[in-house]
Amino acid sequence: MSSQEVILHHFDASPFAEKVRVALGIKELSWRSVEIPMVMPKPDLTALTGGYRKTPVMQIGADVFCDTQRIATELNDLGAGPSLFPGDNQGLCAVIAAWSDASLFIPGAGLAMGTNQDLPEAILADRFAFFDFLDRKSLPQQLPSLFARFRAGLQRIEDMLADERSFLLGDTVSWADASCYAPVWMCRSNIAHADELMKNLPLLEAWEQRMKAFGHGRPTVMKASEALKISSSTHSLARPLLDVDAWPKLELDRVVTVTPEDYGAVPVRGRLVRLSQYDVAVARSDERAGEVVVHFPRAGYRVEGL
Ligand SMILES: N[C@@H](CCC(=O)N[C@@H](CS)C(=O)NCC(=O)O)C(=O)O
Repeated sequence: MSSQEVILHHFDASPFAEKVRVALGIKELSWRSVEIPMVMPKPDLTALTGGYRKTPVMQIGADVFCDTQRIATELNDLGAGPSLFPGDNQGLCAVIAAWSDASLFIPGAGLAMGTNQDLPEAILADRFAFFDFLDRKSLPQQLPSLFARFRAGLQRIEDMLADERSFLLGDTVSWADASCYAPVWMCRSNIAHADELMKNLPLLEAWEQRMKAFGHGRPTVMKASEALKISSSTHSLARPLLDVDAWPKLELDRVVTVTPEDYGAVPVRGRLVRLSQYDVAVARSDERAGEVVVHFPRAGYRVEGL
């Protein structure tokens, strides 16, 4: 067991986890798979993250990466396999991923909740509390407009492929493809009337098959207790960094909180290790996880000195 293995904390039905699983497939990586609960509490996960509960989270040794945006850049920096940002298109990929999260995942989450009669009450109750953009009472009335938003988003993917290119940025697959594929995958598996929604989108369907063919790399199961053993017996490899033009103006080692600016806004508290235009990281200590550094993307997170 190597302390530098990629460990993904996730569950099968998560579309955000699917983005990362596909990225691991593109890179043909071997990785360890820790299954986390679909609903709170998630004590083994939050021991690592300090409170962040979203899915997925990636761990490498004593470094814990929250949010698919941050996970993608870290996976890319590992250097193995093809780049997730071919042609140095990291900015473009990030913008397309953010568009997909807003225009496809948000209505898709509403449709998954609102059209799936079989979801257990425990999941419905957890998600309606978590997704503060969804109103349980009025959801049935919102369904037609959610279907319309989702279908309009799918059309954009079809349009991006209009010149019969293989992938969204051209001939080479990228993080933009993984990010847009995840809600399509969610639609097929979690949304009623998926076939109806996907009608008349031939380029999208062919692209979907190409994306599916990447698979998920080579996962092997790991228990959460093993992952905690790894974090507590290794040291973070994070290099401290404070960009001169980073906001807010804080010094390294200052105690801060980092909080998602959208839903699931649980603050994570720790000593500032990195603050740049791209990332923020805090060091924290946990009885079971040990001394860990928790990494977030800079965009979409509020950083506050205490
Ligand atoms: N911005 C986050 C969003 C992640 C997200 O919303 N994940 C959903 C699952 S697909 C989630 O956390 N659901 C609640 C949970 O798993 O507890 C990212 O890119 O990773």
